[in-house]
Amino acid sequence: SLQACLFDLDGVIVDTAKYHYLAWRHMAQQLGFDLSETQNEQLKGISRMESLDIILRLGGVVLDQDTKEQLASEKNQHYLELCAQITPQEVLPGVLDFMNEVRRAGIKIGLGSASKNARLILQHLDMLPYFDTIVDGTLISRGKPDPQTFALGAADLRVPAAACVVFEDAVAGVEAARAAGMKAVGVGDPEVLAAADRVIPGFKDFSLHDLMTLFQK
Ligand code: B16
Ligand code: MG
Repeated sequence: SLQACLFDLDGVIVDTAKYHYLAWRHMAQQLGFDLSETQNEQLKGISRMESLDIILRLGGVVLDQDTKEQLASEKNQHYLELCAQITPQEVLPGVLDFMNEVRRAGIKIGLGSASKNARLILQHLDMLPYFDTIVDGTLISRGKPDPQTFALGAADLRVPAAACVVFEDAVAGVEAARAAGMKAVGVGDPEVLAAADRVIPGFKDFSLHDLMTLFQK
């Protein structure tokens, strides 16, 4: 039975995915090409340096390591500027109600994010106290779709993978959850997240009972 819910951050708890996109798109445009929303889907859940490599490949641009590190750091600066205004009001609809219900049921809550800025964002949202464990981009060596992020979260909670449900908005994140042996609930577009066990549009009016119903045969 269910013992832990593991949440992705960007795109699940808060819509920082739009800020990542703005910052990467700005960088691409300065390099002379555009980054479409469809192309951006490939970047969701993917680490900063890997995202940069994908973007440069899309634009057909080759750069040396120093320049790449410079660009990645500028993108992060820009991203953090966009995030500076984030307040608790930006927690996506229904997320807190759902988490409170999960806690009351004695089910653990973990974060599994590729972002090195995850703790900072949670702080802006006043959400640090909700989490029994936080796995972020500073703790992992292999990013999503590798299962490490979620496996580490479950291990820290001392919960078996089969008793975990992961909530993810990214293709790579759904893949990571499945590879970890966990159930994956996609949050977003069912066509994009076809590999998830179930897909929900968001947490608005979504209850623990709804989650249980999703997984009843
Ligand atoms: P940072 P998540 C991921 O967070 C984002 O989806 C992805 O777009 C971003 O590149 C990655 O974090 C790294 O973020 O540059 O802040 O370290 O969706 O796994 O919570
Ligand atoms: Mg995400």
